[in-house]
Amino acid sequence: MKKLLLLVLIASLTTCNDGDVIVTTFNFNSVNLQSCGSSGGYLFFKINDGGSESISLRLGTSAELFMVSDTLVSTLDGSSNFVNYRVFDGAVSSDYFCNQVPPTQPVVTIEYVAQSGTSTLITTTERDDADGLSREQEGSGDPDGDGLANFFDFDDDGDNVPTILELDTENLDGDNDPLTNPLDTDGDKIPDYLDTDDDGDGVLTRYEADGTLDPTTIITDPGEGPDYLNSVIANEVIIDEFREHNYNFDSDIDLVLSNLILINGEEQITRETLDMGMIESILTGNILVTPAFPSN
Ligand SMILES: [Ca+2]
Ligand SMILES: [Ca+2]
Ligand SMILES: [Ca+2]
Ligand SMILES: [Ca+2]
Repeated sequence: MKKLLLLVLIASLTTCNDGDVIVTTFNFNSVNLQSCGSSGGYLFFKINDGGSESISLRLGTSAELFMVSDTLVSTLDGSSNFVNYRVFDGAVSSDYFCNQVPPTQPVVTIEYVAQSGTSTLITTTERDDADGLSREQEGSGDPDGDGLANFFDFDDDGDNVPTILELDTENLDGDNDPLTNPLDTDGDKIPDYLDTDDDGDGVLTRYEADGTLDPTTIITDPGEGPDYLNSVIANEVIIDEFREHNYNFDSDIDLVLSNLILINGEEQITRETLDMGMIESILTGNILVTPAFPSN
């Protein structure tokens, strides 16, 4: 009933343009949410199927959005954060919203501005370290205490040898599963990718690197490989630092407007909840980080 009343109200809002009558519909259910902008001014908008109506949200936040899972609730204050519902005298494209200098055509013929309301932006970020193990195989433990959960930690045991080099890299069992036959150089039942002393010589792998952050490059006996895999060589140079890590991220968003009151002179459109929809992979990228070494 509420919806019907609204439609009647909207249908009664007509305006003349070159003799044509424009009727607003306020129907954005079937169109995709779009976005542009950056820190200081993000814009989210929908253009209806006919292309002559839009609803847009500007968020003036100075935060860098879409990098981590988060829920950002913003009050529509009419200045920093505001919503506009517009009717144009012709089809409008995303350029209208995203260009530095908006096109002069089409012209806005009707405009409603949100007097009050709230926007809720939910960011869901997936992280992946591409270390050869799936998220399910790795879990979210943090055995090396570097603040990066295993599924996005490319060096799970923090020995400065990347996990991808400590798995069953030769696939001798032929099953392409690095966990069924993981490398366990010293045979202590702890697979190398979780073993901080891979050769069991009593010197941590991280310390068998001659003070560098790459144990794979320190080789005393080429016939036996790197010192950290050669139990006969046990040169210790203490280095309690982690190498630089990197992981990929991929963020989706969901946007909902609530308690929305749009005003145009005497006219008013209210919506308790207006689901603006979602955008998949609104931002993807690679994060470089050098984790702090745990103090104890
Ligand atoms: Ca970790
Ligand atoms: Ca990992
Ligand atoms: Ca190891
Ligand atoms: Ca060694």
